[in-house]
This record gives sequence, C-alpha cells and structure tokens, in this order.
Amino acid sequence: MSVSCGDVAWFARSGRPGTERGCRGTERTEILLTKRALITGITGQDGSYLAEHLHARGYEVWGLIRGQANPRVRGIRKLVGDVRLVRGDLLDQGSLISAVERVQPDEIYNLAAISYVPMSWQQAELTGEVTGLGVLRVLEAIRVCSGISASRSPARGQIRFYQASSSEMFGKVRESPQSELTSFHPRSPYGVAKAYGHFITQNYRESYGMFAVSGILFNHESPRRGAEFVTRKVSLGVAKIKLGFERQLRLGNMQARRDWGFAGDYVRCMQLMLARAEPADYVVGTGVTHGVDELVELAFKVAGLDWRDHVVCDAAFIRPAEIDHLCADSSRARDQLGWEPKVGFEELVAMMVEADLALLSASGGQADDSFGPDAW
Ligand code: NDP
Ligand code: GDR
Repeated sequence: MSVSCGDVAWFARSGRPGTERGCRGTERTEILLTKRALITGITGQDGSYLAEHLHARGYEVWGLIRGQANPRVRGIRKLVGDVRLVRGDLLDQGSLISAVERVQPDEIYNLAAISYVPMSWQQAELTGEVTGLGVLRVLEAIRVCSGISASRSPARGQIRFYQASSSEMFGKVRESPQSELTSFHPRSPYGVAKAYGHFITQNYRESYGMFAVSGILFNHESPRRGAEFVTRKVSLGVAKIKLGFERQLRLGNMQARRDWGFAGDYVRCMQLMLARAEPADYVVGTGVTHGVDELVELAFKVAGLDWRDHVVCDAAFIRPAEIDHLCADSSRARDQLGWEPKVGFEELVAMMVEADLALLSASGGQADDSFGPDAW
C-alpha cells in the first residue's frame, strides 16, 4: 500500500507521544503509524459520521462518553464496531486531562455541545458552561498534557485541535453570504457560547502556537439528525402522517432561511482542516439557501402529500430572537482544501423522508423523538 504526504492513511505504530512519523520531502518512512483521533460528541450526528470517516481512512478512533450508562453508546458501537471509548465530560476539567493522557491522540475533534438553539434560552448558564467554557477545558487539557506554557510552544506534530464553530455566530448578519471575515452578532445564548469557543480557540493558537482551528459550519442534516431540529422534525412528521400515525405537524417560523447541507459531506472537511500544514479557520456550507416553507413543501411532496393539509403554525415554536437568513461563502474551503459538498438539498430531503418512512414502517411508528410534539 502506498501513502502520500498529504494523506493520512497511516498504518502500524510505535511509541508515543512525539514519535516522528510519515513523510519528509519525497522520503517515505519505513514505519507508518496509525493516526489516533479523539472525538468529543461522538454519540451525536456529526460524531457518528466523523468516526466512520476517520475509521475508513485508517485512524484509530476514540470517543469521549459522558454519564455512567449513556444509552447512545450502543448506537455508535453499531455504526463503528471497533471504536474505543473513554469517559469524560466537558464540565469536568480533570476528566478531560485524564482522557487526553489516556488516549494520547494526534487529533482532537471537539464536537460536544448543547447544540439545540431553543434549549439555550431555557438553560443559558449550562449552555455557556458546556458549549462555551467546555472548549476552554479541552484546550487546557491539551496544553497541560503537552507541557505547553507561555514560555514553551509545542513542537510540530503535537495534538491538533478542531473546534465545531457555527454559523449561529453570524446571527443578525452584517453581510451576505458570510465568510471567515464576516463579523459576529449572535442571537441566542448558544450563538454567544459558540463565539466564545471560537475566539478561545483562536487565542490558544495565537498565545501558545497550538494547531487549533475552527470550522464555521452551516446547518447540516441527515437521517441521524436529532428529532428536535427542523429538518428531522419535518421528515419524521411527514413519515408519521403518511403512515397514518399522526395527522398534523406543528412548526414555528416558516420564513426562516438556512444553508442546509449533508452531514456526511461536512465531516470530510473537518479532517481536511487538520491535515493542512498551517492552521486556519474555514466557513463550510453549500452557498445555497432555502426557506423552511420550501423544506416543508418538498418533504411532503416526496411522500405524495400536500403540506397545506397538515402543517399548522404554532407560536409556541417561535424563538425570542430569530436568525432570518444564513448563506455560506465557502470559497476558502473550496480553494485551499479542495472541499465540495456532494449532496444537494433535494437529495438530502428525499434521503431523510425515505429513511424515516423505512424506520417508522419497521418500528410501528416508534421513533427517538421522546420530547414529542411539545414546544421546546
Ligand atoms: P448533537 O447535538 O447531535 O451532538 C452533541 C454531542 O455533544 C452529543 O454526543 C452529546 O453527548 C455531547 N455532549 C453534550 N453535553 C456534553 C458534555 N457535557 N460533555 C461531553 N459531551 C457532551 O450535535 P451535532 O452532531 O449536530 O453537532 C456537532 C457539533 O457541531 C456541536 O458542537 C454543534 O453545536 C456544532 N454544529 C452543528 C451544526 C449542525 O448543523 N449539525 C452546525 C454548526 C455547528 P450525549 O450523548 O452524552 O448527549
Ligand atoms: P438551527 O436549527 O437553530 O439553525 O441550529 P433548527 O433546525 O433548530 O432551526 C432552523 C430554523 O427552522 C426554524 N423552525 C423550527 N426549528 C425547529 N427546531 N422546530 C420547529 O418547529 C421550527 N419551525 C421553524 C427555526 O426557527 C430556525 O430558524 C442548528 C443546530 O444544529 C446548531 O447546533 C447549529 O450551530 C446551527 O444549526 C448551524
């Protein structure tokens, strides 16, 4: 098997940390090493796709798991059989230091967060702790385990860090489309917490010379999306109505517009960011926006239904402050990383509706939307 320097198909390993590895110039080392990644948030949508992607590229994949009997562990084990797990919580600094010490990763992908925007108004302090300060705790775990201080920068090859930043930081947008240079005006406690995570990542890069980068990702969806997010709420709602389990779907602001892509495409970009020679932040999205109303119309159409017969607007789902319109300018990711999304909006919506029709047909209408139709 051959390996190129820009690639990460490392195989075999030796001692760590700090072992030299891979290619130098045109030279190829005899012993190539398995790259080791630690993913926080591995039980979430992106965590599962990223684990599969890295595993397929020859990585040894570890996931940080919180709680003593986390029921979502079974799901990730089903998808990626030989994923390795370590306990830890973004609220607990010591647990993160122990996890990094135990795993000795080459790369850390920090995907863990309270990620549901409406919940961030209900539990604003917790959102700040997990989604905001949690980023600082992971960076501190890397700093402590790597022996980095103000007077000692990391040598090349030390742990690389990816932070899951969000288009929610743009909020009340100053310009459209949004690029890496667009300023932030977050509109929810979630967006504010993400902005903190974004800036602290940048600050650790500048203060300590760490390879720490943020991907500013726009909305990305899949059949694995949590049932609380609008795309999955709609695909599940359509499937329930089509199969006769429900008659109505209650939604909030139908005029909001988002740049929706497929999660499987976006995790590829995370890995590409950490494979670069120099650390940089990237905006990741499709550059095409659609309204919630278009999403709804299309999803019902996929199932041969007319949305006007079933959808009800419910003020209970309207947010205290809304983001009307988001659209990504991903030129930097396209030019520097060679990244392109492969799945378009129509294909994505059809994929989700068909997956939920199959899921509910097999389960007799049972889905993992335990919060039910109640608002937030
Ligand atoms: P999910 O909500 O599906 O997953 C969130 C993950 O965070 C879960 O694995 C959850 O674990 C974990 N988690 C929550 N609290 C803690 C904690 N205290 N300690 C450790 N782990 C915790 O999110 P997505 O997969 O959709 O998103 C991944 C990341 O990307 C998030 O940070 C999100 O904010 C960000 N993002 C997502 C976008 C999207 O469109 N999907 C767009 C832009 C950014 P558990 O199983 O224990 O609950
Ligand atoms: P968002 O995603 O808030 O953009 O955050 P969500 O799917 O929750 O909302 C998108 C838009 O749809 C409108 N909407 C509804 N939303 C939900 N959830 N439920 C409804 O019934 C409903 N009706 C209308 C919303 O008002 C909103 O305008 C997601 C998360 O993954 C974040 O973690 C991530 O950072 C951003 O995407 C980018």
